[in-house]
Formats: sequence, C-alpha cells, structure tokens
Amino acid sequence: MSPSSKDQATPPPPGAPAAAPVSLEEPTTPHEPLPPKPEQQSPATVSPTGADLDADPTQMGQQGAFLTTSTGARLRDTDHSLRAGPRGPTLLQDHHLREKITHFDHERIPERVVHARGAGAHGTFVGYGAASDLTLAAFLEKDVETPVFVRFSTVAGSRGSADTVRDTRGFAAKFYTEQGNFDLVGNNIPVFFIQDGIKFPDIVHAVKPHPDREIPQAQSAHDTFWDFVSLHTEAQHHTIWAMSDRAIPRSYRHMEGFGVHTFRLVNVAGDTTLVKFHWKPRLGVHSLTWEEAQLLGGTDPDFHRRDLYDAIESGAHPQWELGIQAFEDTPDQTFEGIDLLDPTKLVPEELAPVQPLGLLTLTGTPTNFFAESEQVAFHVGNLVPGIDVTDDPLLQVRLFSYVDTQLTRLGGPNFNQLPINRPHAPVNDMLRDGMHQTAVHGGVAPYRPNSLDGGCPFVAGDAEGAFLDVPQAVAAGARVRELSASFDDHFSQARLFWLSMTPVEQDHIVQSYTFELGKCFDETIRQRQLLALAQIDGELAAEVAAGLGMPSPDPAADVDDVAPSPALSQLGGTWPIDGRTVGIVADATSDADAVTSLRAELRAAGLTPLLVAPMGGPVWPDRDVPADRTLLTTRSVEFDAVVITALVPPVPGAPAGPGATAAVDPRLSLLVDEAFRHGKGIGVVGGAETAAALSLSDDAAGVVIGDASAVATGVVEGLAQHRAWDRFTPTR
Ligand code: HDE
Repeated sequence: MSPSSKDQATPPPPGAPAAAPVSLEEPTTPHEPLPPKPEQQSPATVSPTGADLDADPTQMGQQGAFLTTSTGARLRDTDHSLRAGPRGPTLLQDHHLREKITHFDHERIPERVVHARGAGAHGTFVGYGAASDLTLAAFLEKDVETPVFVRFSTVAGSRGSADTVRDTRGFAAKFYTEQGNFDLVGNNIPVFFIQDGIKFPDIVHAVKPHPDREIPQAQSAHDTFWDFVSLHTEAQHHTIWAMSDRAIPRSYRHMEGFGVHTFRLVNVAGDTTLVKFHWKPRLGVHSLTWEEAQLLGGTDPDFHRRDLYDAIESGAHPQWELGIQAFEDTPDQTFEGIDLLDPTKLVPEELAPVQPLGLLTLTGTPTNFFAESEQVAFHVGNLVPGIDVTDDPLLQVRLFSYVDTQLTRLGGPNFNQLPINRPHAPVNDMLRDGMHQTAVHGGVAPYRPNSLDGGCPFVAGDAEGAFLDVPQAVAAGARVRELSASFDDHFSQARLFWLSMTPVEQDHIVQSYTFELGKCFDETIRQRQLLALAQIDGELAAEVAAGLGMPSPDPAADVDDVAPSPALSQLGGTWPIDGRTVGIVADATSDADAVTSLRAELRAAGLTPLLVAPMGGPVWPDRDVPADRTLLTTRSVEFDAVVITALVPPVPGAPAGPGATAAVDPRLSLLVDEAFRHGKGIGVVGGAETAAALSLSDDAAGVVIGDASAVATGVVEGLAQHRAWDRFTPTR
C-alpha cells in the first residue's frame, strides 16, 4: 500500500510522490491535473519582465522606468566600461559590460534556409459555416472567430534581401483555433517545382547564390537555377508561373494564396473529401511591372513590408477569403484526369469552382518583429480534427522538415511555448524539459498510463474532439523509389498556363524568360531551356530565342492542345483600391486649396495621398503642410498613381541630364515618364500648360487633366483596373 493512502491520523512520512491517494486500477475518468502538494511552490507566472499575465499583451515587454541588468538591478551608467583609471585597461569584473556584450553577441538566430525574408501580421478569421457537411473543423463553423498570424515571404533571398525580387511568395497562416493550432503553409503559386520532397535540397541549392562567389542574391536569373530546371522538367510548370507577373506582386495584399497540396477533410460521419485550399484577396491579384520591381529593389527594398504595415495602420485592413476546391475522395485520387497527389498540377477553377469558407482580415502589425515574424514556427503537421494530409509525396516530406528545422533555428524543442507559437487551446502534452523550457510543470508522472498523477492526462475520443488520423486505405505494394506514371506529364499544364494569359501577360512572360536566360553565362543551358519551352509553346520558344539571339528550337512534335483557364489571368476586371498610394507633386506655386481638396477626396476613397515637393519642410510658406516625400527621396515606383500640380523647376542639387530644362526638374520628368511607361494613372491639376510642358495629353489612356475633383475621380476610376492597360501594345 502506498504511504499516501495510509490512515491520515498518523502523519505519513515525507516523500510521497503524488498529491492524492493512488488507485489500484488505472484511472480512466478524465479530470484536470492534480493540485500540487501543499509544500510545493513555483515561480510566479508573470511575463519574463514581470508584467501581470492579465496585462494587455502589448504591455508585457520591458517594465519600469529605469535601466536594469537582466536580473533587475538598476544601473547608473551604461556608457562607460569599468576601467583601471580613465586611461587604463578594462576590468574583467565588469559584469554589466560582459552581460551586455555577451547578449549582443547572441542576438541573431539562424535565418530560415528558405523563406528567410518575410513579414507577419495579426488578424482574425471568421467562418461562414459553409463546410460543416465536409469537415469537423470547428473554426470553419458559422461566425466562429479565430485569431490568426500570417507570415508572407520570398523564398530564395536572405533575410536582408529586397521584397520585390522575382520569386515565389510564401503565404503561411497560423490559426489559433479552440481545437489547437492549424497551420496552412502555402505559396502564391498553386503548383511546386518538384513532385517528391526528397528533391527539395536540389531545387533550393540550384536557386540559391552560386556556392563559390555567393552571387546572385535573391534571384533565379543565373546558371545553376536554369541548369536544374531545364534538366528537371517537372519544374517547368512552376517556372512559367515564376516567369509571369505572379512572381512580382504589387503587394502581399494583392496576392492569391494556395495550399498547393491536396488535403483530406473528414466530417462527423467519417466521410472524406479531397480539397485544395485557396486564399482569394478582396483587392484582386495585381503585379508590379518588371522595371518597377527592379527600381524598388533600390528605392525601397522594404516595399511589400511597408505596404502591408502602412495599409493596416491606415485602416485599409487586407482581406482574403479562404476557399476550397472539393473533389470526391475516389481510390485513384484523381479529378478529370488530373492526379490530385501531384503537386505540379492545378485543377482549373472552371472545372472545380472555389467555394468560400470564411474571411481573413489582417488588423494588427507586430509589436516586436523578432518575437513574432522571426520566431513564428509553422508546420504543415499542425492540423485540427476534420483536416488531414494526403499521400502527396511532397507533403509527406514537409511533415518531417518543419519541426526539424525549428530545432536548429529556435534552439531546442520548446519553440511551441514561444508567445507567437503558443496554441490558444489548453496544452497537456507530457513533453518535458529541454532548452528554453518556460513552463513549470507540476506532477510526477509525465507518462501514460499512470496512477500517481491520478491518470492525467487522458486520451480523448470523438466526443471530446480528438484529432482523427483518417483511416485511409493504403494500397499494398512493393517498397519502391518511384512515382506513379501519372506524374510523368511535365508540360501540359505549363501550356495551359501560357494559353490562359492575355497577350500583355504573355509578353511579360517572354520578357522575363529572355531576361533570366540572358543572365546565364552558359549557352548550352540557354539552349536546353529553349528546348523545354518548345514543349510548352513554339511561339513562346521562338520569341525568347529571338530575344537571346539564338536559333529557335524546332517545335516539339507532340504538344497537345489544352483548354485555357481564364481564371488564371489577372486582367479584365475592376477591384477595390483600398490603401493604394498617390504621389501628389506640389510646390509653393501649386493651388493650395486645390491640393487640399484633392487630398481629401483621395483619402475619402480609401487611398493614401503623399505630397512630393522639391524640398523638405512646409510646401507653402504660409501653411503648416509638410512634404511627405521629396524629389530626392522618392521615385515614381512608390506610387500607384501620380498627380502633378506644379511644374517644379530644377532645385539646387537636381541632376543635370538629357531631361533637364530650365523649366522642369529632371526628376519630375523622370517621374512622369516612368509613371506613363508603367501604365499608371497620371493627373494634372494646374492646366494645359503644365501638361504640355510634360508632354502629357489626355488622349492617352489613364491621363486626366482638369480640376482637383475631375482628377480625383479619374485616378480612382483608373486604379480600379490597376493599370491603364491600353497603354501597353501587345506584340501578338
Ligand atoms: Fe517549405 N519550408 N518546404 N514549402 N515553406 C520552410 O520551414 C520544405 C514547400 C513554405 O513564414 C522551412 O520554418 C521542404 C511547399 C513557406 O515561416 C523548411 C519542402 C510550400 C515557408 C521548409 C518544402 C512551402 C516554408 C524553412 C519540400 C508551399 C515559410 C523555415 C518537401 C505549399 C514559413 C521553416 C514561414 C518554410 C521545408 C516545400 C511553403 C526548411 C523540405 C510545397 C510559406 O522546413
């Protein structure tokens, strides 16, 4: 008999392992963890800096008015090290100096091996209740609100690289649901480079900078990338997306997101459905031009991050609808001949429409970038009841990789305890100890079965919402290193994408292949990629070859015709324009009242007007209206539209150049030229003379010359189509 179950009249000897009498049988009735033994104490549960746990989460950081050591001693000097006299050596006993420098030495953690550059934001997801017949997932039920953290990223570049490079974008969402965290770790391109995850190191080594000189940074326009994708033709579908405008998004707010893999939903009756997840941006899918993207890399390398945070701050909260394409869960897991387990294939929306399941709204910027965007740890295995994985050979490898990578990146196995990763559902996981353990676990029996902790924790069943590994039949067969024959088609969907583009979009694709291959040193690699293009489309291959000055490859013999999917094109609609920026060029000669009313009208339409003046400080001597930007600090690419309200003459320091005249600052001419070339809305308030001096005529699409109100209306209408597309003359 255990001492704890003896007659309590005689106090038991000290040392009983458990807080309660121990039963002979294994306890099976679920209950909360046992209370601690009366003599047990634990550190107070406050924030690491001493804030009460019920304080506002943004007030949990540093506390108190005075500088302290990390152990709370107030300091009187942090600018001078302790030295043997003012001109003597520094003393080893300076514990404050050593703490300060040592901590600084360890401030950096390894950046993510891929998706190193990213930016996160907080938001809320509200379910529509549209999937109740398909899944047990409670967060999808009607009006259920779930906190979410989203991290957008580029793939190839280092943490300090530019936002606007040509690359796939990550779109990773962590839903803190009542049933545990659900992570949807997707991209803005619906297909992937490889079919089997074992090749991930190969594609990543190929796209990363060359290992000898470590160039080029954050781009695929180099030999190793094109060497790999031209040999490894299953990458060609993803590659044509990467050569399209999708890979240079206007902002994170204007991107679609895709779960890429097929997932399996299961409902209360155990019925399963195969699904592909989609994020549809309320603002539409829009891109930069290649020239804008390149210029922004220098002018504002943080362009996407700034856009996201400025939009949230200005109340233009970005929104996406989460949706699914749903397919019958048949034994062959195909739909209309498309293998749903092949992550290099998409299902055209014309064949399987996207059904909306809920709305994500991003409402909060991070309080501390490191603690949130850098420390957030996504994992495709973070699933909730009702959502399960499939046997997609890419997804299967990801299930291993994401936990493994955090062990190095976040320095141990307790990364799920970090505030940004912590589930909002109660946790009782029997995982113990390890580096950076911040929980003070009670009890003595972190194992099952136990009787010493009263049997706690207990396993849950269906009634308690336990996660369900769907008992999906696995076809018996030999152990093989091979994929099914249905994965062999590498070109038909690349062709589908090409045929689905409008002529302007096709031109951009031709130009980006020509640019990227033109940056390759090795002619054989260019030639090999041209052969791959010939299998996608003869005209595409011929045009790229012409741009490279190379012979056009013979058209491939067996290029099948495929039906295009118009839903893949970005053009042809109108969309909300919230949070777009308009640069208003003004100087002291501008009509101040007109500029004031123009700004008010643009703001009322949800836009962010920014005043661009020749110099900093007040634009008009008699008004307290400061310039937001100057001709020195900005460039056209920062704006979605520009309005000129003054013919700014060259100011001291203006660069001389072919555009320079006595009347116009060359940077103003450049701004107008670029905005025109990029199909941006251009307004002129101030009359025909100003327009004529800038060679602008309202015969051109998207150019409005008039008073403030007419210009505001024109800008707003034009922005709804993203660009004045009529200014682009397609080659075909
Ligand atoms: Fe990832 N991926 N990935 N990936 N991935 C990572 O995890 C990996 C893949 C994606 O903002 C890493 O925490 C393998 C497809 C996003 O923190 C790493 C394979 C898709 C992010 C990793 C893939 C993605 C990652 C690096 C092939 C789109 C950024 C740091 C089997 C559906 C998440 C980390 C964030 C990050 C591995 C393929 C999306 C190394 C092995 C396909 C959005 O674990």
